Amino acid sequence: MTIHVLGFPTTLGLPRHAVRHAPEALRATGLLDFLGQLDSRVIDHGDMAVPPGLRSDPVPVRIAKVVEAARRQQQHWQRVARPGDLLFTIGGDHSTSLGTIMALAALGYDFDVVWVDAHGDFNTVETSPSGNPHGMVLALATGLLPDAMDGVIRPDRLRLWGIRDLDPGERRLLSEARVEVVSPAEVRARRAELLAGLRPNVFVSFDIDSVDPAEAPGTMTPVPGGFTRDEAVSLVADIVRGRNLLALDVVEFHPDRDEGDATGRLAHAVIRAALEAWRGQSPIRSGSPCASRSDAD
Ligand code: 6HN
Ligand code: MN
Ligand code: MN
Ligand code: MN
Repeated sequence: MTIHVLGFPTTLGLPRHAVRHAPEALRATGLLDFLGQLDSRVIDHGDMAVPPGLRSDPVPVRIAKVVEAARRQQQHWQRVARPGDLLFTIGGDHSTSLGTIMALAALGYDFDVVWVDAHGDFNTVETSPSGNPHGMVLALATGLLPDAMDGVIRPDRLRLWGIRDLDPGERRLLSEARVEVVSPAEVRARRAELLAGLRPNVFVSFDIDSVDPAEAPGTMTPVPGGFTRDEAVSLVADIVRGRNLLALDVVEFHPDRDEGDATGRLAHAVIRAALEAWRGQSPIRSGSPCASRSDAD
């Protein structure tokens, strides 16, 4: 059971330079020190080289570059991943998550993607108000942009939680595809039922803007009405507990917009909650009488 750590400082989905610094900013919160305290093997693969996003590129070119970077990430994961391993990627904008969906699909997993986000990220070229591919990632993954790539996952595998900002055409596409789209208020009201509906294998893709901007200001796309920090941390832990966490992404962190390091610390807390829950339920550790916790805070 190895934790693979990969920085993916992409701005191909949202050309804002500062997002490139998110992996180094999150590493600076002591992430790898903490990972080293979990009794799992940790391999830090460093940061993948990704070209900068260019606003001057036509939208189809921007999308093609996202898919190309995702394929390289997919190939990397397919080369290193062994059954039972955890693929942990530090983004980058949300196009970070495409390569991991492609890799898990190519590795033959049947899995749910829990997309914790304020946004649906289900736009096509036609419905996108911005042309930014980070708002198209799940449309790409389900095959709604056939010129760019074939679909690699079925829409009923997508669980969109925390959603409160959909574009009109995107909303229609999500409802036509019958994707599970749940607001923060509905997550509060139906949490146990939603958790019970998840498949055993999960990929948690955590967009920082799922949390309310009052507690997570460090993002380019803040939307009021989000989860509290504590809700986000406990939700992620509950998703992971009792399931096979195949992969975890933390994306859309924008260090230049942070106030103090509130958002960096939030991201750290989410990652920590996920990995502690993952280790707690891993078949090797659970029931092991000598497993000790050295990382209590
Ligand atoms: N994200 N729906 C807007 C757009 O431009 O398509 C915002 C997308 C935000 C993307 O959350 O990763
Ligand atoms: Mn710079
Ligand atoms: Mn997103
Ligand atoms: Mn978002």
